[in-house]
Amino acid sequence: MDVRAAVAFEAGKPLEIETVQLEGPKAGEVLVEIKASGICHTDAFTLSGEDPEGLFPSIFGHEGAGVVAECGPGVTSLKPGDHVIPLYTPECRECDYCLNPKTNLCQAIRTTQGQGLMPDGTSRFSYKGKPIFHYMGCSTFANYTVLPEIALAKIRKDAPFDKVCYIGCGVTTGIGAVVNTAKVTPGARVVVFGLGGIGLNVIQGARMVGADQIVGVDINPAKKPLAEKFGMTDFVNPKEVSGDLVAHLVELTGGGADWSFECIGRTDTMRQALECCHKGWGESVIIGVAGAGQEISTRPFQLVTGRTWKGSAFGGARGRTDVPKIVDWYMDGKINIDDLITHTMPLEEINKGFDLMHEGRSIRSVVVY
Ligand code: NAD
Ligand code: AHE
Ligand code: ZN
Repeated sequence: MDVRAAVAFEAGKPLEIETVQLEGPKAGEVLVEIKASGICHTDAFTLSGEDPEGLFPSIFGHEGAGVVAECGPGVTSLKPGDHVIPLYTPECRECDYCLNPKTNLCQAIRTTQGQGLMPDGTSRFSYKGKPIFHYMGCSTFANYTVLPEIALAKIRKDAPFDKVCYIGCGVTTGIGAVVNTAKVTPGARVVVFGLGGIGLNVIQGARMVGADQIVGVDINPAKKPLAEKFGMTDFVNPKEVSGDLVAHLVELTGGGADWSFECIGRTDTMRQALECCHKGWGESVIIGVAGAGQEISTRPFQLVTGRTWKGSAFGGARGRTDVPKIVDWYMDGKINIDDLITHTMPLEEINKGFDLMHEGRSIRSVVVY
């Protein structure tokens, strides 16, 4: 079938809106009509050419919501008309990873997903007779896409697509990092580096679990009012700190953070996030994604003296199980998504969404089909 898609033909170039061809679902696969898709910093990261797994030409987008249009042979858990959120971290419930309670990183289809292909090693998308790669197993910058059944969370039908699409990445990543990965406890002192689409969800997660102090660190002061609305108690702009930023944060938190979260994707701020943690027990969670060839470093003494460095992917969430629950939280008014969706636009204007992100003028832009 013909579908409308924003195609990334080349790294560093704007996306191009084209009619591309999409093959129907094969065994175990599902055709989904995408109704809305958020634009995450990771889409921009891969488009920049910095992602070692970046492939071109490709259809990006991994923060979508839509309706099942058709099921391939053998699909049992979904039917046409079901509302779904695509999962870049699937949940097969059978692999060694799914059976281990310590991780959410289902590996059932990870190899082909990283190659931009469906699990049978081929692409469903093509343009002028040549294959186009899938992206993160989702490719939600197209009005129809095909996904494996294990990479779809079934959600309630009364949830608005243009809001809950954000649960497909940003909301779950930020809140999940607090609740599942760090397991932040009431009364904690938390430092959040980066007050964008992820960091603000870390803040709302920290407030939800009862953190006492939530320090936000960002070089863009325009992020302050919204962060305060979401629960930030103190704002630090590194450009306005005269001395050492780490020493400033340690003093502000009365000895260091119980937990810190890096939501930017820079190795220098990852180091600062670790080193502002409290001696003896502070834990730092890396969420930000850094480019090819970049490495983190610190003095081993930082770890010897009781700080812990860890990371979080998709907020440690198991998508088919946890995503429908997070949709319920939103519908029950327990979490705020509406205020974080600062812009919506048709697919034709998707590049404007990327520009707004780079200019620091949006939190989340959502493409509505
Ligand atoms: P964003 O662009 O919305 O936000 C980034 C924020 O960092 C901005 O507010 C910006 O002003 C701030 N910033 C930039 N440089 C800074 C600096 N030197 N010091 C302090 N603040 C600085 O991006 P986002 O969508 O929130 O994504 C954040 C990061 O998380 C990206 O690297 C993205 O790829 C990654 N991410 C990871 C996961 C995961 O599962 N681990 C999921 C989603 C996104
Ligand atoms: N492909 C990159 C890494 C990109 C990355 O870290 N992706 C995160 C999700 S970011 C969502 O916005 C993730 O979940 N990674 C786990 C995984 O298995 O991909 C690289 O460096 O190769
Ligand atoms: Zn994302």
